[in-house]
Amino acid sequence: MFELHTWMTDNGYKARQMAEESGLEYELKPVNIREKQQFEPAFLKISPGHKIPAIIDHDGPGGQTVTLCESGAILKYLGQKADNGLYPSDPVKQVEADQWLFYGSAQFTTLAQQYGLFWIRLGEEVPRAKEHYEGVMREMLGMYDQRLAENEYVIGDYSVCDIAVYPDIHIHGVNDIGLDDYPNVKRWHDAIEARPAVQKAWVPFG
Ligand SMILES: N[C@@H](CCC(=O)N[C@@H](CS)C(=O)NCC(=O)O)C(=O)O
Repeated sequence: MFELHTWMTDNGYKARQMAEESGLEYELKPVNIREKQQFEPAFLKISPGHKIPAIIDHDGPGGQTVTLCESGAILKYLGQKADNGLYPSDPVKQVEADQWLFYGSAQFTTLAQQYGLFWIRLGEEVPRAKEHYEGVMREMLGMYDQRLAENEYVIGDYSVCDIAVYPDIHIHGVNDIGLDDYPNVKRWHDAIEARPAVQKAWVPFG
């Protein structure tokens, strides 16, 4: 059993989707970041940079308790632990998976969050920044669209690489930018949205 300390944000949804897809037993521990609970000393012990999501696995390697923050690292850890194909077992495929998992976590979401800051959360008009980040988002969506024209999912089969980008594409792609210009991303998004694990993972809590 592991504890998932999280909240209803893009990175939080990644970890919860992964938890649901893994089939592993877990307990949801809400960390309300609007109430600054991420700064509580107990949470900082598992996530020193005060970021959700984080996990505590009481049945880690060798039966040890381990803690882990960073959504990409959590996706990989749970994928390896569940061993159900979401993180590939073939070493060559793992190289490809790591590339797209890191791209999704480090590049795509980070820039999507900046898009969200300037378009939605800032509460101040900064037209040059809005234009810049819309261009960045469109360029990345175009890249995924090309990739998904040739692959059903990012690396062929459904994997952690899809989970790493689905929440921001769902939040900003569908709702803010629209996916009409990205038909392959739209097909991919709708298939993922329909998965029972994803439906469960987006149920509000807290
Ligand atoms: N690189 C981290 C980013 C996590 C992140 O940005 N978490 C945000 C919510 S999506 C957060 O906890 N913000 C609260 C804070 O910064 O205090 C990851 O992929 O997990």
